[in-house]
Amino acid sequence: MSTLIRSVEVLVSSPSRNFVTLRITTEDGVVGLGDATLNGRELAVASYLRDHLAPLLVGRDAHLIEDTWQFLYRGAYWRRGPVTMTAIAAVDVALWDIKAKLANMPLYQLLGGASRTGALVYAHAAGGDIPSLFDSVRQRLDEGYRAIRIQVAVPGVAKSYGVQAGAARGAKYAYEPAKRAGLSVEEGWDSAAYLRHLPGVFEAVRNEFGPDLLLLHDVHHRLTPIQAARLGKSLEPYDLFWMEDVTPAENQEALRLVREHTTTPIAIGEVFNSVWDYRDLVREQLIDYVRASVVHAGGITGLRRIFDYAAMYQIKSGSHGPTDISPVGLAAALHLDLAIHNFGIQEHMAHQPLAHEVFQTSYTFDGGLMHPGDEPGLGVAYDDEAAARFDYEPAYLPIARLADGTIHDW
Ligand code: CS2
Ligand code: MG
Repeated sequence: MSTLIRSVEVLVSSPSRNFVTLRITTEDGVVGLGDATLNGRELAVASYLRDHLAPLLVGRDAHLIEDTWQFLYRGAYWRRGPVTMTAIAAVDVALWDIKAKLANMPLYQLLGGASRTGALVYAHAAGGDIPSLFDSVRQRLDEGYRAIRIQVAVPGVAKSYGVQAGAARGAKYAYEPAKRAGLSVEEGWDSAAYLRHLPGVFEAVRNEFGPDLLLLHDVHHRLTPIQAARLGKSLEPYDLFWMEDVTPAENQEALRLVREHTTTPIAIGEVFNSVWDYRDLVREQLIDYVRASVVHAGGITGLRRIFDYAAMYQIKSGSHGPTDISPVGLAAALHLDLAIHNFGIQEHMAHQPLAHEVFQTSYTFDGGLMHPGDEPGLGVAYDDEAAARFDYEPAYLPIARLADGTIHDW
């Protein structure tokens, strides 16, 4: 029996949006999948994998997960960065998929077995105004979600983050920030208007839906530390599960100032890609949730390092799971969510039906919890024939500008 790697294929397809998938096959024909999707920069990772990693992997033993991770991380000399870490993640997840298939077990068993019956997930709700926001929340409650992220349009700002532009009242929420276009769409931003508006929105939501519903909010890196501190304070009466990415992520010290002023829990990290990005945040207990993804933080191996480090300080996981994480990436996250002790919550933005024509999944949703299923490996299969129908189309994330034209953090 040979577990040597025979082929490494980079599969790019666009069933409703772009996905990059890595497929590693052993000499004996065991197949592992990894998600290598980096939203708006997909082909950079595809090239990194195809041109630089694939030649290094063919002939290696697929069982050597940790050694391969270190080989690709240390062996590149150039460390970290989203392109590199997404590529390493795809290899890592594909190798875990293979190992679990060889063991004839669902991946979560190899990660230590289930620590819970399912992973609590949060869905998105949004609206241009309060009535449409309430409709959106009700839809999510009807679907069975127990935790809901709330985003609203900001008065005077055209096209706010997280709100589906032009959606009719009652339309199913299908916000997708990456737009298929040759250039980035331009959105607006006004922090002062946002800070004035948001507390009233949360007050209305709490009054309408009561104290038990878990409420989250994404600030999407837009505030200065003192603005973020003020936001956290003003939201305290509405008991948020977390406020996410309140300041741009590069400056870990910014969170110290926020922390000094508010008890609203803080989650951060969807653009982080290594445990080093969390070093001070965790050690100084400046956050409550580490919110990176399997796909962008070095795979199961990379993210588990982050979660284990966070566990020492009672900080929980909050896996990033938007639609740009493919079904392969979501499945990998769910296996990890089920196994780790310090699980907090998993984001769930359901994929469009077209995506499921390419990716056949075995994860399930029931009563607000998701489960990765009990197929050997990740439990995801890739349909090449279906994928061939959906060619890659360039797509970009938006940018944000202030009223005077200055580029702001999107
Ligand atoms: C967001 C994402 O899901 C989230 O929390 O911040 O929609 C994010 O904008 C995209 O993943 C960017 O690719
Ligand atoms: Mg976010």
